[in-house]
This record gives sequence, structure tokens and C-alpha cells, in this order.
Amino acid sequence: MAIVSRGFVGKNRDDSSRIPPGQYRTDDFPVLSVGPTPRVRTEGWEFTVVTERGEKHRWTWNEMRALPAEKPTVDIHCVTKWSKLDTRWRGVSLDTVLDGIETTATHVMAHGRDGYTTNLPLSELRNGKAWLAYEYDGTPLHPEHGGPARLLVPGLYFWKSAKWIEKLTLLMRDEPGFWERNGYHDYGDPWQEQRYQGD
Ligand SMILES: Nc1nc2c(c(=O)[nH]1)N[C@H]1C(S)=C(S)[C@@H](COP(=O)(O)O)O[C@H]1N2
Ligand SMILES: [Mo]
Repeated sequence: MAIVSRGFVGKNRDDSSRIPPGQYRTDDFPVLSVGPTPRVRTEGWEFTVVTERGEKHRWTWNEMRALPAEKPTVDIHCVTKWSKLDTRWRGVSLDTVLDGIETTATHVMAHGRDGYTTNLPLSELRNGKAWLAYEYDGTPLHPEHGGPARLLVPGLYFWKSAKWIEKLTLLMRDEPGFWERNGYHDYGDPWQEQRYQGD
């Protein structure tokens, strides 16, 4: 009979098995942005989902904050090789955001206030895998980390988690975003080391 210690399942797995290949563990929270940090106010804040038919679904800050919140604790992995375990967030599941939006789109482009874009399969935003995050470690998300709200998609390299999120465009085919046009992988699975196009 196989004996599996409870200590090695789920969250209690030994930490080294939670670090993808080529990554190292850090307890810091580095800031990685292409440009300067935009100062985004919650007053006048708007988040928009544009469907493939051009229909716009919009949320103000208060409308977004009124949606049911979740508190995911997740591991994040940056393509520059740092991984950070058990990061604590609060935000709205993309399942909640996308609920009631009729679409046959296969992909999305996420847009940040700074003009940053990144592409993802729509399936990576569904089934409890992605959030609109507005709190980190119990405090409002700091502007440098994408506050007041960012995309959080911990299953993919962290460049897919667009900061200062303002729009998701639903697409009928994949299109490269900012880093993807500059050689980064279209999908970006850290466990497959999909860092660059062709990996
Ligand atoms: N809008 C926007 N989102 C962004 C970026 C950016 O420059 N602009 N950088 C990406 C990259 S490359 C990484 S690794 C993470 C870094 O998030 P952090 O600064 O909170 O660590 O944000 C991603 N999201
Ligand atoms: Mo990154």
C-alpha cells in the first residue's frame, strides 16, 4: 500500500517543488514596469470588456468593488527568474467579471493605462485562474504594483498580469501584445519554461 504523507500534498508540499525550472525563490517583491508608474485614481476609474462584436461592458470602481471578492493566495513567477510563494491578494474573479458576457472569443488582449498590452487565451481567465486584484497583503495595491487594480494570472509568467488594468478586448484569434511582439512567448507557462517564442 502506498503511503503518502499529508505533509507533501497541496499547500504543504515542500517549497522547492513549487519553484518552476530555471527560477529562484525570493521574498522581495521586485517592481518591473516598461515605463513610469501612472497615477490612476479610483475616482473616474473604469474597467471595460469589449466583445468581438464591439459591445462594451463597463464597471466603475464602486461597481467593481460591489462584486463578490475572493482572497487568493498564489505563487507568482517572473520571466526574469524570480518566484514568490504564497502571495496574498484580494480581488474579483474573472469568472465573475465575464459572467453574463456572451462571447465565442478564444483569446483576450489585456490593456494597461500605461499602454502596455499582453495576450492570453480566454480559457486562462476562467475557472478560478485569474482575478482583478486590488489588495495585496491586506492593503490597497500599491501604484508600482499596478494599483488601484491589476490583472492577476498566477498560472502564467507574471508579464501576463497587466498592471493598471483598464480594458480586456475579446478576440477571435491570438494576437501578440507588447512583450510578445518583442520575442516573449505567446502562452508563457512557467512549468514548461515558455519564456521566448519557440520555447
Ligand atoms: N501595465 C503594465 N503591466 C505590467 C507591466 C508593465 O510594464 N505595464 N510589466 C509586466 C511584467 S514584465 C511583470 S514581471 C509584472 C511585474 O509586476 P510587479 O511590478 O508588481 O512585480 O507586471 C507585468 N505587468
Ligand atoms: Mo517580467
